[in-house]
Amino acid sequence: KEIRPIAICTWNFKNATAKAWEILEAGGSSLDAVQEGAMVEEADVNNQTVGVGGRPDREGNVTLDACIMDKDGNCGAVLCMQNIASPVSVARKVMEETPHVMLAGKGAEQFAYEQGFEKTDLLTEQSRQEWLEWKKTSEYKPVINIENHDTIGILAIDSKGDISGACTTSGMGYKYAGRVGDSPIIGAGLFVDNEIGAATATGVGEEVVRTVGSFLIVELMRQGKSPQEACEEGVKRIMAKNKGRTDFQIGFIAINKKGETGGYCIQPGFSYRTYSEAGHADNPSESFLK
Ligand code: SD4
Repeated sequence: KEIRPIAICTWNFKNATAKAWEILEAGGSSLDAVQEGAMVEEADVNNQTVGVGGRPDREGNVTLDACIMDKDGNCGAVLCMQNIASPVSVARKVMEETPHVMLAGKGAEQFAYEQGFEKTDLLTEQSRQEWLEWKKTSEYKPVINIENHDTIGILAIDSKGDISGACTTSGMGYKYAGRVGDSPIIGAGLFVDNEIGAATATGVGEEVVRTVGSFLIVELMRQGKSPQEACEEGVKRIMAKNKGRTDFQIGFIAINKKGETGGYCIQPGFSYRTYSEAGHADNPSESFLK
């Protein structure tokens, strides 16, 4: 039997899946569910990897990446955008209001203002203080499972059986100015195929881009793998390119058309949240390294 509606997201983002569920349960679309779920984390100043309160780049500027994809394969993304609190909402506008898929930097910001988004200071005092502290050494070293809440990738199936996904992040803390990760790249940080399923990623984006991770996972499901098996194979591909390397984290989650879910990661500590009629659960993910 198919499980629907259902929402699933990276990490233990309880409030985000609850928001998505509220929309799904009321008969809303999976597209609205993933957008509004992602917006919960974008607005949370205590989540220092997404939206307002995100960690800045090495120059002290918070730059955001996000994308969204719908059941028809339509998609929109913003890359390295400053001063706008909800990049996933701008990504949806790119998808719906422009002939393009991606807008970057100043152009994305200008488009957001044209669409009525307000200019917002994204750097909180806490993130500013931590950045000043970081500047003393200026050592770029991604932290594994930082605070256990991180980039949000969120996938949903609505009561009609249609799948959508979204992904939003402030990227790796203290990255080079202009750096873009996997999160706004369709196929890397997120991919949706309404016939098959969807996948999304968190962690060191450079490695996800190198294997086009989310697209790979959806294609593996197309070939018959379960969401769990497909996520495991996705991580194994990355590890095959990084033999012996143990200093980075990546977590993938996936859902198929039946509403079956899976997740897998490199390091212990990753989990993903599911919300369906069966309830609201935090699912600890198995890991490649033990
Ligand atoms: C990125 N994947 O920008 C994102 C960041 C992230 O744990 O997930 N951090 O590479």
